[in-house]
Amino acid sequence: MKKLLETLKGKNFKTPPIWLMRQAGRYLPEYREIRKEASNFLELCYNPKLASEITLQPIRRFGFDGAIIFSDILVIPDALGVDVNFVKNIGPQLSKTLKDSDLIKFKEDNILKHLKPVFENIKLVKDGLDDDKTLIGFSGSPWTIATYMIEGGSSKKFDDIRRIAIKDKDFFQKLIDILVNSISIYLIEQIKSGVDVVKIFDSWAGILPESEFKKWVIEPNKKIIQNIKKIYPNIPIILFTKGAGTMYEEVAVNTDCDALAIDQCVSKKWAKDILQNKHNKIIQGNLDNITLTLDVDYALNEVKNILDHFNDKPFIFNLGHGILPDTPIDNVEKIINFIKNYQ
Ligand code: 1CP
Repeated sequence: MKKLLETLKGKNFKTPPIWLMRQAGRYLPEYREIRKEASNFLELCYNPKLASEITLQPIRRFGFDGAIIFSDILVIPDALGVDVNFVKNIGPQLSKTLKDSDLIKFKEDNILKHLKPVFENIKLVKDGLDDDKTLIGFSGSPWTIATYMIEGGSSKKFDDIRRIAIKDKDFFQKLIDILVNSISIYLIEQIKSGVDVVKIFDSWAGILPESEFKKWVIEPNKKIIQNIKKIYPNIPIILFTKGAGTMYEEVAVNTDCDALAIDQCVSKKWAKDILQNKHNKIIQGNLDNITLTLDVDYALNEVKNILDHFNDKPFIFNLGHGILPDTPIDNVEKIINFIKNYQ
């Protein structure tokens, strides 16, 4: 029985399923070892043999209930023909998408061909994964991917995209529509290739005020979810709108997602009352990732608090954001142990 998948279909377990956002990656010595084999990060994402091995590493080490395919949200602009580079110690750098003439060059028909290695990766992981483990596919959301495309990489202030989304609305809507279409095609093919669940990462949803949030977070994610559900009505979809605050209620009511991944800044009592009880949504979250890098007793206390709040309804234990590279492995083991013995 796949505990994580069953939870997403509404079953409640005495001890919840566990996986961690960004569970494959630099905090694992076995990842750092494989990382050396590829000269650049995207090469690793497009190597099904290495990517599937990396996907399985945290499952072998910790026995998590879910494996998330090893890839990145920026494979979508890469597939469209944008120049994407992951630069060591800097992060992703992209050629900027700023005008209609940039959009015309996009190769939407190329998505499936370009991302074939990801689908191969899924098939390989599926073969190597025990029957009780759930395989999670993912994509970035249109808004979050667009932030990288317009800002040309990671941003702290998001001034350019914020201005363009208001001032140059027609252009921006066209970009979002292209992304909605590309992401829908991509996620549907991931499901066809064997993932049990998909998750949409809207990591920068929280920078938008209410009216913009509805336009660029609610609407595009809702369209993607509808596109998927038309073909695969029974595949659960987790939506992570990081930083959405009380707008998580809008997400719960207006997007048709099955589960909400909540970040560490959401009040647990509010999430329980509003998201779990009022709207009957499945919650995933929301341990503060920094606590796992500190004294583990502090983290364990937080873990207990989270379980006490959420675990009497279908619930998935996770972090509020990705695991940090300096997280001690021992701390991860201790929280898993604690959760497995939770009464
Ligand atoms: O060289 C390296 O090892 C690069 C580090 C790294 C890794 C391990 C990057 C660069 N991406 C990834 C893998 C990755 N990214 C996964 C699969 C691993 C797993 O979950 O086990 C996933 C799901 C992502 C998703 C992702 N990439 C997000 C959404 C989740 C989140 O953390 O908010 C985002 C925003 C990215 C962009 C990205 N990828 C990598 C970097 C340095 C960045 C920029 C982050 C930023 O702008 O702050």
